[in-house]
Amino acid sequence: TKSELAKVKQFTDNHYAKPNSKYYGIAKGKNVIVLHLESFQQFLIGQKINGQEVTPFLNKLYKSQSSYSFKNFFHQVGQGKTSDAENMMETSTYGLPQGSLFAQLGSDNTFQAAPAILNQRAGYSSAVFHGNIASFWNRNNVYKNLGYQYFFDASYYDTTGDRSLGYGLKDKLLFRDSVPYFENLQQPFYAKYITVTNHFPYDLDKEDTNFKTTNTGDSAVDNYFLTAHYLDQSIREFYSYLKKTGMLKNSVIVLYGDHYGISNSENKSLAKALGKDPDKWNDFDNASMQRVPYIINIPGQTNGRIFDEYAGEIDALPTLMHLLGISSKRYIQFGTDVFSKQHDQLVAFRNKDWVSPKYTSIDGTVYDSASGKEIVNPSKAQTKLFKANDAKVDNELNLSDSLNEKNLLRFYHPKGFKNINPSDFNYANGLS
Ligand code: GP9
Ligand code: MN
Repeated sequence: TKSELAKVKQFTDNHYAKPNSKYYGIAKGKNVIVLHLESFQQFLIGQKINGQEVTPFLNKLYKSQSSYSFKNFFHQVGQGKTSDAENMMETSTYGLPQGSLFAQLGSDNTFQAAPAILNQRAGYSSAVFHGNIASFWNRNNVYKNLGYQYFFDASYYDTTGDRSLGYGLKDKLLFRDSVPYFENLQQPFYAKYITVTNHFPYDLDKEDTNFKTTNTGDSAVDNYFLTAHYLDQSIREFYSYLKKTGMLKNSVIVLYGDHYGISNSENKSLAKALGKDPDKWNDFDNASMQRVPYIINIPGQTNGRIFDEYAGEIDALPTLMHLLGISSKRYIQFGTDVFSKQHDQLVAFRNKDWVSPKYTSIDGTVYDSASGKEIVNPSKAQTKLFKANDAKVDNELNLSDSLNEKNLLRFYHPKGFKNINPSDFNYANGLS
């Protein structure tokens, strides 16, 4: 197993992308607020329905000069859905080929994750706010191993009656009712909000929306715009709270969509709603829909813009660390800083398909990423490149799986890293 660890380390060392001095440390010492946008896909950004923007606040934030936004950022989750996204974003290792890493390995594995690293390197406190019960996706155990000091789950809020829906407390109420806990976090903090209302089947009470949505007859599609609109409003409300309290200017806010909301089988109904031809919809279009927003908002900055670089959830941790002025070099991380000149733009999907700026490979068929046209007669050089990409993606995922399935991080001791002792943390709400 030690030699297996060495193989992994050799890969991540070679793959390491050194920070870009233009961005390194620009958010140093700031609070970090991560806003996990449930089931939120990139196509919602800028999208109008019946002449109305679905997500007016996020649209503005996306284009703001204080935001570093990505239009080719892909979710890479497998069956672990939300939990896979969380795992990638905070450990820069992949989820598992089957099932959820949080559920299967999260109770016992050694992690070297964002909350622990930021605490040990820069004195950050840490907390998660979530309107569902703590045991969902095994979070009550996993978060301790990630190093989270606090987990304010459903038990901390009044979730009775119409205050909650399928997956828990409505987002607007989560942002409001978490304030007493949030405002007491010791600064600098690393705080994550996991929203739930924009989750299949996208139910929403009448009183929570006046948005006029589509009429495709596919209720998932029609309702998706309603709950996405609601999520947008909840983010706007939270932002105005942050602004009012002065917290905004001391923080960096990372917003990302965790995975698809509309599944491949529903994409044809979606195509109709977006004015596209459902009969021409193919695998390439499905892959394109794996784009999710990734917005790094640093209030006070003025050189933000929309980046074309291809990237994925695996890249978020080294990116964040470098913005905070913390080197990622000594850690085992599969992603690369999106701002680095050496950033790796080959994005692996969990099923070993891949996308890159030039080519997209889905189920063995390669497409031109710009035009979506299938490459029917690849040149020798193209064939060689496609094979190299296949091999790289295969190798990377296998190494991540070996790391996680064999719990290899327990043998790895990066300089200064103190192993987490989960029994140091107690998430129980004294009131319940
Ligand atoms: C529930 C939530 C949903 O707590 O995070 O998870 P998902 O079903 O999207 O994986
Ligand atoms: Mn999810």
